[in-house]
Amino acid sequence: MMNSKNTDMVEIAGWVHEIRDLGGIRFLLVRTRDDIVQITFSKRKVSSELIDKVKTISRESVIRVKGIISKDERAPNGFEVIPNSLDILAIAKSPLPLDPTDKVVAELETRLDQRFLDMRRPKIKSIFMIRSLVVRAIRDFFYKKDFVEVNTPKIVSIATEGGAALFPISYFDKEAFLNQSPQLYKQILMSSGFERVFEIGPIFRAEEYSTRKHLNEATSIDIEMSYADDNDVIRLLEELIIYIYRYINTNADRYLKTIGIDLKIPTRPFKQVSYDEAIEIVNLEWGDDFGSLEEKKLGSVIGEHYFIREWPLKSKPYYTMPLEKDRKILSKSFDLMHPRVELASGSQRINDYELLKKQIEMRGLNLDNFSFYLDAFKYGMPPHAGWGLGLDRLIMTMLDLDNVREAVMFPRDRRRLVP
Ligand code: AMO
Repeated sequence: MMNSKNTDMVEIAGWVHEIRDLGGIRFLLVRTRDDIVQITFSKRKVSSELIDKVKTISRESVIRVKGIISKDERAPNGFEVIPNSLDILAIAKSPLPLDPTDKVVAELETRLDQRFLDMRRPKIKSIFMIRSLVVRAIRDFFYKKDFVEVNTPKIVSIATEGGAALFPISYFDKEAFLNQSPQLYKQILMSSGFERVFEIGPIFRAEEYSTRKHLNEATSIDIEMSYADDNDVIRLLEELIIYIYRYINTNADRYLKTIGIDLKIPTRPFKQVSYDEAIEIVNLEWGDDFGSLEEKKLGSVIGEHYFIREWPLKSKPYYTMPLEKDRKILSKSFDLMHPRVELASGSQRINDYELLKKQIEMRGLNLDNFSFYLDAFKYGMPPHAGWGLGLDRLIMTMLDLDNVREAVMFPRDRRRLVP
């Protein structure tokens, strides 16, 4: 909505959200990006030419109205607009494949098929207005902390994360893949002396997931920090989560209200349990990983955000720093958990060339493929640590969304490649 020089005159452009016809008077509710405004076409106050014109408009058509603001308690926002002019910018066909007024609730799959219409709904649009503000808060946070924002390649030659499957792509005459994580590159940047880097970018995982928390293309917030250990980056992660929640509470109040969320800021420090303590709680064998059931149980016992630390070395990737404790081979690693889902994982990394080589070999991986990465460890690699935090899962848990796909504009999953 734009106010012109005369404070009572406004110009409004948007979609016809609803049409209410009461005989002598017709109300159009026009939806702009952030508002719903009532335009009142009454025969007493509006020319007959406009009255005839407004009758030709279908729901979800795009119009532009210029008119005068008039107070009216019954209208949304407490005012209505009496139009002087009306431009029809685009007529919408009917029937609509999806109702953007929230009157009919559609299945998620139907909504995703018609995502452009689904995102016209104020509740859904609010999710993405908040997501944008979360990204802004993250940048804000890291720039204040003297981090350098980087962009690493998404077309790569090898797997980063071991277990996770890769999407092969055709790259001229070479074999290539979509990257699973910026891991190797953010570590290489420590060798180049950037000291503190962060990246917000896509990660690709080719597993045939069919869960509420897995995507095949996700957005990850990755950091790497020199002269830091696992404790340092755990504190940083905690601080970031609190910063984001506070930022959203302060700057996104209207969107939170539209979604109907009362955002509770988590308390610091987050609880921490060791892997050994966690398996005891859920009765797992040493070395096993937690499934959804175990994560749920841990969440109900430990509560809110918490860290699981000191995982067995063999259950973490080759770049993880080993830790010997009680004659067990553990690692300086951690996962940040929300009762519903894992949000992040990270560790102190191995920075010793020989040890790293050994760990890669021990996992049966081909050293030749890693030479571009290993080279960075040969000529002075500072000690460093870092983590990756899933943005989609963060939004899902913050806004209490049922499915991670709801936190992504155009999600990619096993069955979905369009829109
Ligand atoms: P990891 O594989 O645990 O760690 O990924 C980090 C975080 O990214 C998110 N994530 C996903 N979100 C949705 N769908 C997926 N399929 C998916 N896969 C991962 C999760 C997860 O916690 N290189 C390490 C990070 C590090 O040590 O710095 C890594 O990639 O929220």
